[in-house]
Amino acid sequence: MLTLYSYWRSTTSYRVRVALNLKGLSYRTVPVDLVAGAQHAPDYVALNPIKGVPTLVLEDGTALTQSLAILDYLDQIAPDPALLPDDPVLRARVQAAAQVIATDIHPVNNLKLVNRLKSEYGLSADQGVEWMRHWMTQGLHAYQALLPEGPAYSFSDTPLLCDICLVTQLYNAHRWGVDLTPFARLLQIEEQALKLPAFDAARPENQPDAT
Ligand SMILES: N[C@@H](CCC(=O)N[C@@H](CS)C(=O)NCC(=O)O)C(=O)O
Repeated sequence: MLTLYSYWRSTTSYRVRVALNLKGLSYRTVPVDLVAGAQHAPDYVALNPIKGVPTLVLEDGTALTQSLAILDYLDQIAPDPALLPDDPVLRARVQAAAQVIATDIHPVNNLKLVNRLKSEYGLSADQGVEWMRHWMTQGLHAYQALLPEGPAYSFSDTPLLCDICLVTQLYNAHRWGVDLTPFARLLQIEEQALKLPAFDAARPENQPDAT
């Protein structure tokens, strides 16, 4: 059985939960309470030296880190449904959209970064929220601008890697009160995806550690 170290509100954990569900892979969840600082516990750091979630531990004890690397692994061991298209150009476009979220939005809004801005540089709680809204708004505009007209999801009629990144990021956008009125296309994608059991079961509020 696969073991997923996860935090219910973590969007990177949410990405892996969706992919595991889409591929029909069963797993057990070990909650890592990020707010309590459990990501800094020595036993956990031995698994994930960058002190974040998710970590996926395989049956032989191998620990995989970095959500996109884990998604790539899952796509290799369980290719159906594929998270990336075969066509090289489309594949690059899907990965570019995913990276807008995974490398342009997520790192600058991560808990440890915002906490350091508060503790070392005097950012207030309100400014912290404004900071996160700013980067999410900018990134979501970029994401939406990359999309073709027509498909039900971002680039296809089934959800791909970028849709997983998008839907999980939109959870955070709702949570932090981002004005989503300019993003009708993205909200349509989210609405459809959340009707799928694989996405629904992965939602933060459906996790064992949700409070
Ligand atoms: N690039 C990593 C980021 C992992 C990460 O930092 N996850 C966040 C939760 S979404 C976390 O654990 N943060 C802990 C902290 O900021 O202290 C990935 O995609 O897995």
